[in-house]
Amino acid sequence: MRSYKTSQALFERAQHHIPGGVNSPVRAFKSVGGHPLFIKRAKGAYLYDEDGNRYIDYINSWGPMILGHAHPPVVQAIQAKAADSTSFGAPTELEIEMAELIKKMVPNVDLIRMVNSGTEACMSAIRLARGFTGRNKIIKFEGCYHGHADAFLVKAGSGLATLDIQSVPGVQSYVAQDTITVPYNNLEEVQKVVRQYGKEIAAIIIEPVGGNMGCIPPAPGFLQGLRELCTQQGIIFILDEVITGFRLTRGGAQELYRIEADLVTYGKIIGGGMPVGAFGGKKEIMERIAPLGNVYQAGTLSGNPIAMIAGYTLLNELNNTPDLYTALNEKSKLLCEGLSEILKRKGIAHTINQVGSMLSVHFGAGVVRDFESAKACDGELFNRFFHHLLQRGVYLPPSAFESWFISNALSVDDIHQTLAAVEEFEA
Ligand code: KE4
Repeated sequence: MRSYKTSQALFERAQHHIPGGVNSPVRAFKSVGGHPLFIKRAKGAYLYDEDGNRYIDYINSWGPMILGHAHPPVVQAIQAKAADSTSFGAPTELEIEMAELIKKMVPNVDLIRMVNSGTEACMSAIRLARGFTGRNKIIKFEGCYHGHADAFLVKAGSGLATLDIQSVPGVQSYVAQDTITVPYNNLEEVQKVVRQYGKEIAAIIIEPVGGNMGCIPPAPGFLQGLRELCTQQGIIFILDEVITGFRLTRGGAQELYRIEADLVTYGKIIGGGMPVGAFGGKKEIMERIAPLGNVYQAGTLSGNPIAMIAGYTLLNELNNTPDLYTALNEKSKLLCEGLSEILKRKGIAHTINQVGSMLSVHFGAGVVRDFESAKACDGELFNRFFHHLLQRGVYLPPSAFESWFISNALSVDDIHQTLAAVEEFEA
């Protein structure tokens, strides 16, 4: 049996100083039970906790570590850059190079603004859409999570689903009433809402692949249907690619699904593990952002040299790793096929959703295509599955309402070790 003594003691101590002992709720193991592990270091596909236990990592910092932890070129670039100071609060050539690199990799971005988190990116994109259209309402999808800005904390996924927080104290009612939520993959419902509120709607914001209710792929034609609706009604179509950006392909979901956003948001991978987000899109919309326009958005540390060099180096590594996305997709497929074969043989009803190197396992019969069907799955069984694997050195996201993320540091042997641990699971 693994010892967790140090993590337990650290969690005890942390709770005296930090709300819930964590700096982000979903890390707290609240829904899976037990206490969080305190991580000492990580390298490649592995995490090492404070008790010296090693884990195969399927969280990868919730997405950023697509090439594995402590990827040498990223670490070396940060170390070198830090020697020249960590922040100036003034423009740098590196920020131009970063914007030029992103524009080379993703479609439909004429101008891009760097911020410090996915939340900031999505919050700013919504403000810009409202400022550009002069309209107030937004449509988001149940179970999607776009960060913790007030407008998004309505029937959201990720930590809110994990903790079953359906309405958040402090979010004023007038804010919530301008956020209309509809079920994911339900185009008819969106069409109904647009018929009712048409010219009041500033934006539709969506995760092109749901990543915060488990992994939920878009139904065929769903994204295209939203695109057409937005074009017809003058609604700004915002793709939240904080998870999918640079993960599904170099060009993200826009490239994979050949879908054109008006605005797109990024985070996670774009910072290489440092706090970075970004929002960008069509020139006619983005030029409304201050100081060019009057839609104000700002940030002391936006585009700071350490975050930029980390993200810039990682994005270049993505471009210079031959057949990266083929490798990531093959590893994901190998894991999913193995999981399905074992769970089927054990007679455990399940669904596995996978898009590229993001995936999730849902316990229960039937297709999981939206928040309702994700919530209808057997959460208690997931929790037992989570701890069974954790005990055997496999670290899943501590919630059924999250995606697993594959890094390219994961080896076939790691996948076999994971499957061997699943083999011992008894429902
Ligand atoms: P951040 O503000 O946490 O950088 O990004 C918010 C965000 C925006 N959009 C999408 C699609 C996201 O998934 C996120 C954040 N993802 C969660 C996990 N699914 C972050 C983990 C956490 O909250 O600790």
